[in-house]
Amino acid sequence: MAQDLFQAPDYYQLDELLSDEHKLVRDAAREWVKREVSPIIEDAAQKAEFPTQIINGLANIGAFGPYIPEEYGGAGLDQMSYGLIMQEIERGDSGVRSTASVQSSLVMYPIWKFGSEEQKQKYLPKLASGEFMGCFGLTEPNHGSNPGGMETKFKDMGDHYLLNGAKLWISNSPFADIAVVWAKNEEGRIHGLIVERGMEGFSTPETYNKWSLRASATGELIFDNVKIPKENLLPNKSGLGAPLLCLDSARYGIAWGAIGAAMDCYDTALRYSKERIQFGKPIASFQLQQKKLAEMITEITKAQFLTWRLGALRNEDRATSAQISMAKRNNVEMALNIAREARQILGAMGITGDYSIMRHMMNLESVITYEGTHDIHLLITGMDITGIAAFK
Ligand code: TGC
Ligand code: FAD
Repeated sequence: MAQDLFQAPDYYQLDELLSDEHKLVRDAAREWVKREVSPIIEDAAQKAEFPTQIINGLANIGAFGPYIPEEYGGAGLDQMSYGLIMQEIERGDSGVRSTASVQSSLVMYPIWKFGSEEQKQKYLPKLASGEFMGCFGLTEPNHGSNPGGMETKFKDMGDHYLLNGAKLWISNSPFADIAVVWAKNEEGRIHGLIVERGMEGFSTPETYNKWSLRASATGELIFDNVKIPKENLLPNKSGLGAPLLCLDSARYGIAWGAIGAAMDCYDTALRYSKERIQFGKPIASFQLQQKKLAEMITEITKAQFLTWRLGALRNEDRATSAQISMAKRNNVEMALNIAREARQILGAMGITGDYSIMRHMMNLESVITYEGTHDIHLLITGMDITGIAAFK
């Protein structure tokens, strides 16, 4: 990839609404992405490999459990800082942000919120430092948008549980040390279980041939009569609401992350348009290109404010799930549209790995599908404003 010359757009002086701590956290993440992610990410994506060498760096910038209390190894930061870290990481690559989202919101969060004290002590510090990597198993081959229909189940065998079933499309599964897995008990009630690599009957085959999120490892989780110790069940919440609460946290981070991807595409296209000469002039001087760029910065600015407000509400524990859905949906679509327009501004150069735009565009095709599809988030808004669920 060409040298990373990223300059973050801040058209409405949003920085003035951030505290000194927010800016410190954000700038540290931004510098780290420039130094450690940008130089290697195109190669990792081309090779379809997750770059494991960045795990320590992610831990050092507080990307694993930013809002988990320090007593459990987390960074003890607020929700705004969490969002800003996700924004900066996804500015580099959505796949790297995926790894951080899963570790923080889908593995550490449920252990912190629904786990026993012993589980928190055992797993959270190691997850925060990156010594343990985790994954989250909700989606199944026959149940994506409707996880409530899941077929993975466990049986009480007296001194242990017996787990059977399969999960598909699981980020980080090929290298994860532990998996937080959602499964039904004999009464059909959903519970979270911590499954550890090495347990007999547990395997994690990788999913290949992705054209999207190539720098993130995706795979399956297969449970064939896996014996789960009873102390590995998350005791403090059950029902579909438990995994959906984890998704609220991850979707919130994605709303911020998508802004990062959009900012990178806009900044790259703006710079290119001023340098590229056609018909004796920089292409930035043509009205059609200015329209694209002006609309991009307008949409980024609107998303920044929507998301900043969501962060403020989340800091006060007042953000609703539907508000989070709206921001995830809006921002990912906004970023995908900007990636497509930015790609056109670069002409043929836009399809190469010399620039980040095409990689962002391809990544965002996953982001618009995972953590609830674009359609599902629209239906969540529809349900919120009408009181009628149109899912079923
Ligand atoms: P429904 O009957 O509406 O709700 C069941 C229970 O859950 C509660 N609830 C929520 N709680 C917290 N947060 C939310 N967002 C919640 N939404 C619903 C609800 O109150 C109820 O509680 P209770 O106590 O009454 O039982 O459930 P439903 O089956 O009708 O489904 C609703 C629907 C479609 C919105 C939900 O299933 C959904 O969101 N589907 C999308 C599935 C999804 O997002 N999967 C993501 C998998 S993980 C992933 O993609 C990781 S990507 C990796 C990365 O992040 O990088
Ligand atoms: P489906 O649910 O089959 O949907 C197919 C289409 O039908 C979509 O367009 C959808 O919007 C539409 N549709 C479905 N229901 C309705 C309805 N009621 N009304 C209108 N339209 C509807 N899952 C995990 O559990 N953990 C992970 O770590 C994880 N990581 C992922 C990583 C990647 C790269 C990808 C691509 C996915 C990942 N997922 C993960 C799975 C992801 O959450 C699901 O793909 C997503 O929830 C959609 O499920 P599905 O793919 O089965 O699509």
